Formats: sequence, structure tokens, C-alpha cells
Amino acid sequence: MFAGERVLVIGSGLSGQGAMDFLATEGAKTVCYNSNEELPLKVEEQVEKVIVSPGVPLDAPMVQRLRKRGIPVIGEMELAFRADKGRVIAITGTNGKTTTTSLVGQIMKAHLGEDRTFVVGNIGRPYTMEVKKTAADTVTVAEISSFQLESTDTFCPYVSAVLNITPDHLDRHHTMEAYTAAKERIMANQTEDQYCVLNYDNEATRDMLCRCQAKPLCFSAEQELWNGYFLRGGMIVKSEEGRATELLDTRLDMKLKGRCNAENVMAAIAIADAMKVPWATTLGVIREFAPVEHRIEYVATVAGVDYYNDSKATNPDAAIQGIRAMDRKTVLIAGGYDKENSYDDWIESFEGKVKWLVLMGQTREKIAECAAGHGIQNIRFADTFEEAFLSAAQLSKEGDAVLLSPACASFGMFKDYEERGRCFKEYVRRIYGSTEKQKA
Ligand code: UMA
Repeated sequence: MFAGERVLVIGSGLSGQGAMDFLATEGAKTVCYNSNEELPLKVEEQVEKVIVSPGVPLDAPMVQRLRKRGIPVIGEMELAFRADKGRVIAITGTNGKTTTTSLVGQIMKAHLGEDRTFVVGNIGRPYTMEVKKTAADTVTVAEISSFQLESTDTFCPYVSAVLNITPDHLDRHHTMEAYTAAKERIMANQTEDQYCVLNYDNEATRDMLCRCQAKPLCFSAEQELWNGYFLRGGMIVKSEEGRATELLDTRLDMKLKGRCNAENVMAAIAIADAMKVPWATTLGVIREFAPVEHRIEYVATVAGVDYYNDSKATNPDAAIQGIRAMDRKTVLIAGGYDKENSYDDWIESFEGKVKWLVLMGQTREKIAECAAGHGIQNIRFADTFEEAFLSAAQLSKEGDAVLLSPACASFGMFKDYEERGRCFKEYVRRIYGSTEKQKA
């Protein structure tokens, strides 16, 4: 497909490396640059195709200059898709896509076998690194971000899913319309013999129904659907022309907790159904599927407050994912060992959700100063982890979340992030125990 062609790969991260290796095996002549680097005129003049990494915006001057020259620009995702020999399941959404993708990945592995299922994309494994292994009987489960969708062209999954769309990444897409349009590209090329899973409760995704060419499969946590998957008193139900079948009890049959996870599970069920996976396989995997420990891990709901353990967020980048996953007012516990990171991007990602910031450890002053610079005033200091926890519990109200997502290493306070996470869960269990006693 690329033999002998001169291809420029922009971005030298994971996707860039994947694309370079893939293109080398195709016999292309590749060069790799980051978009802030000077591209020699000779290279610019000779390039025949351009592959962009997801982190590189399409309005970056380098990309625009190459486009003006009429050189085709596609993303790493599109590059891999064109070489996929099997069927593709693609999952996007503002929240829940990693959980849903790994759950669907496990369901497909249980159904087809480990060697016939590939889990790729935003979840961390570049698609180009796996695509050479695909065959007519394999399935690729891809988590796709709006960044990756923006640079697609012929991308057309057998099953697509848009879990929800709420404001995010506006620094990159500028408007909600542009962000939504990027997400909608997931189904743009689909046809009526394919499937598209949509969240019926979310306005933006419900709106997509009227533009969807594929067979729509809807799920709802709020209302009963004539056709689709919905919650009835905690039960996930499938309805066909009003005929309802109970599938599983979210309270008893799932290790994943919370409404968001009920939605993720309904989406996974719809996808598995479209892939004709037997119910026993799908439901068996869901029953056993556990969230990753210490990574945005739901712990419990105490007095109407949801507690999340994201102790694994030992740097600001990881902590951005933690706060992004919260869909409500949050009391955030952060701080720890100083790795001399910058906290600006992380604090900007709070987007008004953090009602109190409880800070501990060596970095507390530094974070507080940075937060104050971004207009955050509700800050509390704690001398110990226990004090931080108790203050957070006290500052939260019914309907809020308390999130431990420190953005710093645990060194100096704990052996490692796992010990910090276990300690947090222990504190949650303690207050859970005492409120249960009070109720009794
Ligand atoms: N770069 C430029 N110009 C820019 C920005 C970056 O040249 O304007 C260069 C950097 O110098 C660096 C390279 O691009 O050399 C990094 O590329 P990248 O930012 O695309 O990151 P990758 O390492 O290729 O990782 C990407 C995804 N990252 C982003 O979308 C930002 C990873 O998602 C994904 O796991 C990986 O591909 C494999 O598919 C991460 C992410 O943060 C988890 N995603 C965002 C999110 O979930 O919110 C969308």
C-alpha cells in the first residue's frame, strides 16, 4: 500500500513509533518529526503522505502547510484500519470508554479466544502495533478518542458505540459542535448491515440517531425503551418490540458499581449482542469483571457521597484522567512527594468540578499556590493522610464525590501508591461501618 512512498510521521510518541514500524514493513521510506520542529524544505517537498499522531492538532502549522500542498494527511488509527483484515468494534465517548473497551475486549476473548481478539487505541496500545496480526476471523476492539477520530477518513467499524458526550477537550476542538462532530465520525461511513450503539439519555448521542445509517442499538438508565437495553429497578433488561427479558442485576451480578458503570455494561451488552456472542459468555464475563485497583476505583457510597480511589495517579497527567472521570462536584484529595512536576494543566482540567481541594504532603504549598493562581480558593491543608480523608468526608455533601487522585508519588508517606490506595479504602470502610451502625 505504501511501498516506495515517502511518508512523514508527525509525533514521536507511541502512535508515531507504531506507525513507523508498520510503514517500514510495508516498504515505505519514513521520516518522523514533532510538529514544533523545523521541517527541512527538502523533506516537505518530497513527502507524499502524512500520518499524524492523535496528540497533534490538525490546525498545527506544519499539518496545514502540508495539506495546502495537497499532501494527504491521515491519522495513525485510519492507517491501521485500512490494513485490518477482520471486523472492528470501535468505542468512543467522553467518559467510560476505557472500562467499556476492556470489558468488550474480555467478552470477545472469551468468545473467540485470546489470539483472535485485539484491544487497541486510546486504551494504550497503538492500533498499528497489532493490525498485522489481524485475519478474516479476528476482531479488533478499539477505544477511540475524538483526537483519533478527527483524522479518520474511510474508518468504518462493524459495531460503533458512542457512550456519552459532555464538554471536554475544548482547548483542542474549540467548540462543542466540533467536538461532537469529531465523535460522530465513528459512524459516518457505516451502512445498514452494521450496528451503532447509542446512549438514549444523553442529548448529543440521542441526536445522532437521526443521522445514523447503521442499525441503532440504544441503552438507557432513565427510561424504558421499546427496543433496546435499559434499567428497571436495578435490573438490566433487553426489550424487543416491547417484549422485555431480564439479563442481570446490577446490584448483585456486577463488581463494577455506580450508574456510569451500569451504562458501560449496557453498552457492552449491546455490542456483544450485535456480535452474536451467546448470553452465557457475555454475562459470565460481566459478573467476573473487576475494575482496575487504584485507578478511578469506586469504593463505596457513604451518606450519598461516592468515594473513588485513584491512588495510581502519581503524576499530574494521570490525575487529569481521574478528575475528568468525575461527573459531579468533587472533593479532591491530592499532594505527596515532589517530583518537580508542573500542576497547571491538571488544575485547568478541574473545569469548576472541584468544590474543595484537600492538600497533603511535601507538595501541598506548591499545589495550593498554583491552584490559587487559577482562581481556586477552597483549599484545606492536612498534616496526615487520615486528616486529609476526614476533612474531605466532612466537606462533601450528598450527591458529591470524594476522589483521592494525588498527582504526586506516595514516597515519604507510604511504601507505594498501592499502600496509599488500600489505606484510603480502609478509611472509607470505617466511616461506612459507622454510618450503617447509626442507621441501625
Ligand atoms: N506532539 C507534536 N505536536 C503536538 C503534540 C504532540 O509533535 O502538538 C508530539 C510530541 O512531541 C510527542 C508525540 O507527539 O513526541 C506524542 O504523540 P501523542 O500525543 O499523539 O501521544 P502517543 O504517545 O502517540 O499516545 C497516543 C494517545 N495520546 C493522545 O491522544 C494525547 C494515547 O492516549 C493513546 O493511548 C496512544 O496514542 C495509543 O493509541 C492517551 C490520552 O491521553 C491515554 N488520550 C486522551 C484522553 O484519553 O483524554 C485523548
